[in-house]
Amino acid sequence: MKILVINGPNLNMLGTREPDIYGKRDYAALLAYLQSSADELGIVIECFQSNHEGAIVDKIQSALGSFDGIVINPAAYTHTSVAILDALKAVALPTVEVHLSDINQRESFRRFSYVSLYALKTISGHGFEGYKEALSLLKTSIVQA
Ligand code: CA2
Repeated sequence: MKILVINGPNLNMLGTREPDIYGKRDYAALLAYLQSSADELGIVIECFQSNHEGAIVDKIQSALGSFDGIVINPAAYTHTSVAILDALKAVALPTVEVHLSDINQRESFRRFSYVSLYALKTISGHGFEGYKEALSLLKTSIVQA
């Protein structure tokens, strides 16, 4: 089973500011956490991060035929991107949305997520652990399908 993990804009800056919201660990630590979670679950992952909406759309499109599912933290594009929502709908792969912080307990503009209109589930506010939960959920739903 092969899962594409996508992280959106500014997540490469993790650990440099707002530790109260996003934690102290950096993006390299997130990649290491993802790899050890995937190993534990017996899943192959590829991780992709971009600050560009079109690059994320291109990556989602390229997943068709190469991946069994997608874990995505669209970051700020969560709240703005119909293009990312449409790309996910177009490839129609099982997808779980993840947010490090609890987007429902922050500014009102973060409460709406376009991606949630397609995702099987949105996991929000569980920090790094949310990504492992997402991988596990995808594994279960793909095996059952
Ligand atoms: O909680 C999340 O994972 C978010 O997707 C993170 C986004 C934010 O726009 C969403 O509303 C919620 C922001 C990512 C920026 O992350 C940084 C963390 C530390 C330092 C710089 C950027």
